[in-house]
Amino acid sequence: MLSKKMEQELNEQINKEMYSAYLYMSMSAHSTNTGLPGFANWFMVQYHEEMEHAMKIYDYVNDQGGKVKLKAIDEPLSTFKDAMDMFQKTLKHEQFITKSINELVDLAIKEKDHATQIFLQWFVTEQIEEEGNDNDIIAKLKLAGDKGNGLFMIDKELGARVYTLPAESTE
Ligand code: OFO
Repeated sequence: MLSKKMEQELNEQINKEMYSAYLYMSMSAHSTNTGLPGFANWFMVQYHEEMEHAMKIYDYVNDQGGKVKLKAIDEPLSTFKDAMDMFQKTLKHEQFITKSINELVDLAIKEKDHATQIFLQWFVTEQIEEEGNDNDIIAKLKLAGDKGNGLFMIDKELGARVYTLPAESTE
């Protein structure tokens, strides 16, 4: 069973994950629009992953007998300076999400809500991977440059990312 406060904060997190999906969908559209199909693919895979995160929390709130309450999703940015700008904004956003997950864990500990603590561990681990991926791509963009041949090579690499639907998905 969830406390009212925990239910409210998990609903907020659903909204943040949906916003993440929306932001990366917008970056995917911008990438397509600026001739970067590999980046467009990478961000579209990220969009699907974020929807999966939102659905995980949605299912958890329901499983715990809580009430899911969906809120309006903010309009994401739609123009970006270049590929580096997109990934710097992505990293910054993921750092914000990591902070938000950590605050949820803090609340679960404070409330002695062991089920939610265990549930959130998956997200704690996932955020390490999310920030790591962004840092790697930023490093590559710095090394290879974010224009010309270097950008072309990175675009090709990001085009190979594939989204795998989780077995238990309800999407
Ligand atoms: Fe859901 O991890 Fe990104 O935002």
